[in-house]
Amino acid sequence: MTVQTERPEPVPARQARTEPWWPAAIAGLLAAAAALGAGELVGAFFSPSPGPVIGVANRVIDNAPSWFVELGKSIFGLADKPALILGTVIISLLLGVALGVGSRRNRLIGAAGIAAFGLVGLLAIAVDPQGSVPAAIVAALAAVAAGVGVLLRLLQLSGSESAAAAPPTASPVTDHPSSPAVSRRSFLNWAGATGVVTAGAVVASRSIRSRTNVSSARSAVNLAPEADSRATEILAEAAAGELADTPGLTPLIIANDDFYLIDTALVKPQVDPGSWSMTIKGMVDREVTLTYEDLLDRATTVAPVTLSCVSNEVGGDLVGNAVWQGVPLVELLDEAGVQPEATQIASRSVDGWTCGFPTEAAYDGRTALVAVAMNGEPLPVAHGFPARLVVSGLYGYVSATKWLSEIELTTLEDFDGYWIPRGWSKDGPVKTQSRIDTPRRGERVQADTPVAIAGVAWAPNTGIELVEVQIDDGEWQQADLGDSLGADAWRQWVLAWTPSAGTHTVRVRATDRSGYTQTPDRAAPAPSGATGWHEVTVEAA
Ligand SMILES: Nc1nc2c(c(=O)[nH]1)N[C@H]1C(S)=C(S)[C@@H](COP(=O)(O)O)O[C@H]1N2
Ligand SMILES: [Mo]
Repeated sequence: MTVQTERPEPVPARQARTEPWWPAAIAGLLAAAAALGAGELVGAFFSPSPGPVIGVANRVIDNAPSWFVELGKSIFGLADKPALILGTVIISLLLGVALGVGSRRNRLIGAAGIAAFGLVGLLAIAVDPQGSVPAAIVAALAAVAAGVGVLLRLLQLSGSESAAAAPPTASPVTDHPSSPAVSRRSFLNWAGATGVVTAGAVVASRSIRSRTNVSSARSAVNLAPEADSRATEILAEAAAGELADTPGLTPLIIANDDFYLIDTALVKPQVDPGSWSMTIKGMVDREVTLTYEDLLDRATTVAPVTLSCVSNEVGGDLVGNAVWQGVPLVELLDEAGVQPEATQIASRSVDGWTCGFPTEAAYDGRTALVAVAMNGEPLPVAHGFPARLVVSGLYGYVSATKWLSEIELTTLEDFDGYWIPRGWSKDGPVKTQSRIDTPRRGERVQADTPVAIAGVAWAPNTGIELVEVQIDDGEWQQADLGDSLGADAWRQWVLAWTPSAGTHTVRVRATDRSGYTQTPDRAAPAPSGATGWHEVTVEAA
């Protein structure tokens, strides 16, 4: 029986059904790749509307259950976003493989599958907060056309002659136009060309998107001059402050490039300040819309505020102190006229992220700004250019909307921000915390030689009263506090120590101006922020 299959006779059309699956799999893989490439290329012309890959990945971020997000973070850590993008691409390619294999018997399976694929991309882009319907339609059509075209062509070439199954070394004599070897060669040529063109399309789409980069618009911004000089003064004072030269101690003000970054954005929104505006709406007497120019003129308040993330572990670095320049939130709220029933201030970003906090927080006298500048510069793109919220004493996830697009007055019952249904607490007051920056965990220090134990402590909106350090099981000792930039900003602290030889445990606790001393009870960040004392073990020799 095997003799029959080895005989090089013309293969009847029927026998296409027994062709090996793998040329069809390659055809499907490349068809999916071509579809993505074409969709990305065409979609790029509609930037900042996302292409199909980011569009679909954004829908995952919007809709994935929190266990999925946590799983992603625990596997991929800080690379969870690249992993999501890569995962989206890989799953698309695998679906392509399945479609290719399924198309051996019936081409309609492949064509319909790719059309369905296109529809998913279309919907994902169309519902994206930064997406547009025309972008969605055009990108999806391009993707489907490229995908179906590549699939049919490659299947045809791999098709009834079982091209790729031909013997690897065909003799020159049999190498005529209708021979399997020629067919296999054109299959490989087409496959290679598809791969190259697709890669080119992806590269081109990236370069087209980079044209919508807003860095030049950002560097042309003029901040309100007096406030800007005030910010510059504060920065200079901080840089020359008492503890500025303590080795290993976090600076009093964190430079923009070093400031921690947390957000759900797969691609940081590039917002053109010329066409941007923000609206205050909902339970207000009159809707207020502000352009970037409006905000710049009115952004005359300068305030050092420590921003922190609810996910920050005890001793972690998802916290930072910066000088913010902006418009007091209450000023804008009063212009809109907040109705008495409006118990929540919700806000939304251009990319659809949301959060909310009690209206009271804006009116209790704390620092709450619509900020346009950070450390004397227009907000960096990654930190929310052109405008963001900064509310002292509230974690970022309930208050600090970057790439702000609207503020909506509502009730606490009627709206939950992005992280609330994902299991985080509705209220997000920042917990009083302190951290040891130096010596570092496991560091070796010289015995019988003075060394500085130093770090930062924060209780934004309340202020730090006292920082104490305990070495091994000794008495709590009062640390010296560095310069104060006000109650909203963290304090640096230092304690001189001459260690004896051996292993030592150093721990810190802060007391804020409400009289509260940090609890030693360890709590995880979820759902409302970590608690416990930071401690490090050091070796003196
Ligand atoms: N648009 C948008 N704003 C956002 C977020 C986000 O995911 N999207 N994350 C918030 C969270 S959880 C934190 S802790 C702060 C972090 O601000 P930073 O990246 O400037 O440090 O931004 C807040 N603002
Ligand atoms: Mo956060």
